[in-house]
Amino acid sequence: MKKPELEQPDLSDFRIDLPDPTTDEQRYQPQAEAPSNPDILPEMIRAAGTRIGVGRAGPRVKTGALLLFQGDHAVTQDALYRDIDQDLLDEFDLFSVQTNITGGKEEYLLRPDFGRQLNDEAKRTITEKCDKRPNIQIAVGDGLSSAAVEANLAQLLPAIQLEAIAAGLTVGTPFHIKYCRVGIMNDIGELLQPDVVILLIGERPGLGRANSLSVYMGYKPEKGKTDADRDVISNIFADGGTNPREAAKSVVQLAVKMRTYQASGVKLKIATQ
Ligand code: B12
Repeated sequence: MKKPELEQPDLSDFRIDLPDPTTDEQRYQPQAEAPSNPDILPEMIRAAGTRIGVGRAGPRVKTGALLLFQGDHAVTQDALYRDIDQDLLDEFDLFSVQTNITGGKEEYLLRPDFGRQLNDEAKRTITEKCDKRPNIQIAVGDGLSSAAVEANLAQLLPAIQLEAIAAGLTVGTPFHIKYCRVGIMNDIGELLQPDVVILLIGERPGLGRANSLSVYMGYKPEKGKTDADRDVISNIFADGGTNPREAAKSVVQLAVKMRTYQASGVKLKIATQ
């Protein structure tokens, strides 16, 4: 029997025209069909910060939800893979040194151990340029989000410096570390022997949120010290996170406490109980 000839559809006018899924209006718009509680769903979506009420097309996600996911993921990748804007570092007179990473961000992601060691040139430069034995030593690391540093440095760094001076602390020469991990604090402590090391570093970005910065701190960090010897003030960003100016106050109060009790991390908690 002869097969019936299928008529080819004319696709010249065919297009998928979806609104930009990254706008707030679309992002928080419930996409689930017939939710059991439609009145509170929009509020839940706004409050949760997770992907709920996105609906489905058969067993799959809807195209809008998929595009939003891809867009948010691109924000994360950008924040992670690019370097901190040089103009910003220049504005705050931050000279740059590097860890033992030689193979770019790919190696940085695969070898956190190298990101915790200053390379030889960095050790020489820091020794040459920085004041020794200050009360506090500030360093700025790209970490997992250069965008977080760019979003918060201009507010946070001067505020910490001013608060520290107001508290009667001496402040060392700040600098920038490329391919930086938290454990770098030990090398800084050994080289400059400050009382407290304060490391401003980009946090691992969430989907669509790349501007969150952390401040990790430790009392007299040195070889062998671990995260148990450190404290962190996290989620620093304007409009919804820990406000950078408030964070600066907390950072300096904590530094004062560390010096008073000559301890940080778990030891400080026990000492102040
Ligand atoms: C990734 C992560 C972890 C990973 C770290 C592994 C790794 N190699 O990355 C794991 C799952 C092991 C972890 C464990 C813990 N974490 Co955690 N972690 C995070 C997260 C999601 C991102 C951190 C980041 O981006 N760091 C920056 C990069 C560049 O640092 P890194 O050198 O690559 O990795 C180091 C840091 O991440 C550090 N670290 C991770 N968590 C913590 C917590 C503390 C108190 C300290 C001092 C250090 C530390 O450990 C890594 C190795 O040195 C943050 C969330 C956030 N908003 O920041 C929470 C966060 C920092 N963690 C938190 C907590 C409470 C913990 C735990 C104490 C949980 C527990 N009760 O066991 C433990 C402590 C572990 C430790 N290191 O001593 C809290 C800290 C809250 C606070 N202000 O004190 C945060 C902010 C999460 C939250 N609740 O909002 N964590």
